[in-house]
Amino acid sequence: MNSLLISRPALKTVIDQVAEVTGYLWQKGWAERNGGNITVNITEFADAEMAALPAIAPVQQIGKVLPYLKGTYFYVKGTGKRMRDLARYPMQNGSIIRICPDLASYEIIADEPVMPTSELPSHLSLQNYLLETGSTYKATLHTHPIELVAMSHNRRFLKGDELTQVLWSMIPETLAFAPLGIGIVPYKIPGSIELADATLEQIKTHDVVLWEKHGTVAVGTDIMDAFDQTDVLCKAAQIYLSARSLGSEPEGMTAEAMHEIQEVFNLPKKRPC
Ligand code: 2HA
Ligand code: ZN
Repeated sequence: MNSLLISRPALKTVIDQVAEVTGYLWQKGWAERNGGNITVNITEFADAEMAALPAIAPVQQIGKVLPYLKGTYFYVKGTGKRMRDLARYPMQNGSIIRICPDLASYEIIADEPVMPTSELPSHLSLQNYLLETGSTYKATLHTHPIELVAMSHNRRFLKGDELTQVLWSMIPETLAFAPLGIGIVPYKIPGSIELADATLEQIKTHDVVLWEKHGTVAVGTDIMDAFDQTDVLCKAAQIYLSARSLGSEPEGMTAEAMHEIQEVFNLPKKRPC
């Protein structure tokens, strides 16, 4: 194991949690081949020793200037790497990057020169927004949850908040644990700056973002939290599709029942910091 983790048990705990979650992603069938990616802000563990580590690969451009990433460090899944491999060997299937002073590029400092995920522009745009807003959220997760992607193939669910309303109405917990609902980003080329910009706009007002015919993006206080946000909404999608397979449109909770949940649980209208 790399000395960075040996001397930093708290950082190791964070990386171990990433490994635990990537195992779940594989078990759920959300992470075929190299599907999905993860970024965790680990700046709180950075010290002089980490700052002095040399780059182990050439500097790479992010594709955007991200001013709030000054002096930050991230653990990122490697491009082309499998979640199921990361579950066992997180430092061989991901790397630690440092944002360069120009705030538009990064360098890999540990463990191995594993190039970060192709969706890095989306992940770092979200991380920049979280820091800009003073959020304590540290983790971003992109994955391919089967039922949510399936529902994004139906035009009805791409309009307004139709998908949010249907998912909320499937089981009271969905509304309670995902009170901001799911935002929709129309299909865009994977890894693009356009996808990153559209995702950023949607996450400002939603718990999770759904990329049409592709997957989801969630933010969380840690990676387990981002996983739970996705899982809660995907469970509702599973219930919808199971009920639909009985041959008719599921009834769903009434508007009054959902309103009652909002009132009784005093649900937030915006993401708590
Ligand atoms: O990392 O999921 O969207 C592979 C992907 C790209
Ligand atoms: Zn993807």
